[in-house]
Amino acid sequence: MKFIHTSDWHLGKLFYGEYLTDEQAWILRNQFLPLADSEKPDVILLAGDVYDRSIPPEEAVALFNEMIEEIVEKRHIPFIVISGNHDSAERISFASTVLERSGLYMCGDLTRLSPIFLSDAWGKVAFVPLPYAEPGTVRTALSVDVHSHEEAEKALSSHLLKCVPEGMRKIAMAHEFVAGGKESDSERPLSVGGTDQIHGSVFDGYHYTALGHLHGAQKAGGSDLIRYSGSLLKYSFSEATHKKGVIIGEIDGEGRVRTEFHPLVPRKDARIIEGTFDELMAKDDPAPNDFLMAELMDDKPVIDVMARLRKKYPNMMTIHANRQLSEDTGSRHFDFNKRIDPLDMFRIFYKEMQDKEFTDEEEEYMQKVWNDVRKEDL
Ligand SMILES: [Mn+2]
Repeated sequence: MKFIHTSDWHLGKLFYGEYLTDEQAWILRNQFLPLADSEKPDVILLAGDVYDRSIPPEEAVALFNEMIEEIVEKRHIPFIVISGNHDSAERISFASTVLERSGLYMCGDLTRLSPIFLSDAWGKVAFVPLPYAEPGTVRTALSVDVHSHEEAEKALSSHLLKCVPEGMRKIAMAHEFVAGGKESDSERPLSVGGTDQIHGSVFDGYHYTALGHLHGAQKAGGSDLIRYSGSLLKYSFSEATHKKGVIIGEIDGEGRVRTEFHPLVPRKDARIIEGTFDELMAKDDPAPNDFLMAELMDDKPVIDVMARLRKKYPNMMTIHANRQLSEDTGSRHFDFNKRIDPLDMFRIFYKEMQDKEFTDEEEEYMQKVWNDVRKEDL
């Protein structure tokens, strides 16, 4: 049985104030669906964070609806979705008992969970959905005494495995932070205080575990068979060097799983470019429409730098200036308790910014400006 494992779509994500929905639609329509057409998987697994927030924008809901129609209705591929920490479990599992008759399995609410059985030439494979849940939620739903994420995940897994016959091939889907994993800036921590990490051994016994949560594609718990597919797009500049994509896996009759990472190439990449303002403006950039962060190397301030960079790079999202304001890294020399002549204050500011004193000509000019301003005040 062949599967595509994907996760962390974060539909409706805001990236430096811009909705990424158009880019998400582009990559899903032009990269993801064609891949489903060529690979013809028997099932698609989406391991949480369908949306970026619990109440997603309408465009994000419309895009997910389109994907459901493309996958389940047009291509007749069963689609199993679990909720992640960014999703609302309750909203994700809306109408789930009705939808599963069509091959769409929306798993969020713990009280309605059960394994999903799909068949191939060798018999059945059990897919065990473990949506993201706080330990307290698991405690209430299953009436078990669990306090950590690890205890909760174990309890949920063994609760569902009661319905899976001994010896059957089984694949888990989970949205967790498996210890040892590499984080990036676009993941929201699963818990504040306490530990949100679980040990990979929680998934012992599964033939494969399709993970979501960490946005970089990686294996987890030291096992080739516990994997993060990574997010659909780069959702922070800390992911600038990531390769995004999906995992194509195949489980044979013995339960052996073979996996392969398949990259998905976005229409606009997210990159960091480095140089002085003049260098960046002169640079022959192959894709100036990409989402960019500039590491600005100028040692002097550049006036109106964002607007000027955006003329060449319309999707310049943020600028990081490497400039140091003075040797003692930006501290000011004003003593606010002391009455300082405003002109002196400007002299200090000028020195901080330009690292030099007024010229005689500038001194004279500023004296005149200041005197004029005072005259107007009187
Ligand atoms: Mn995520």
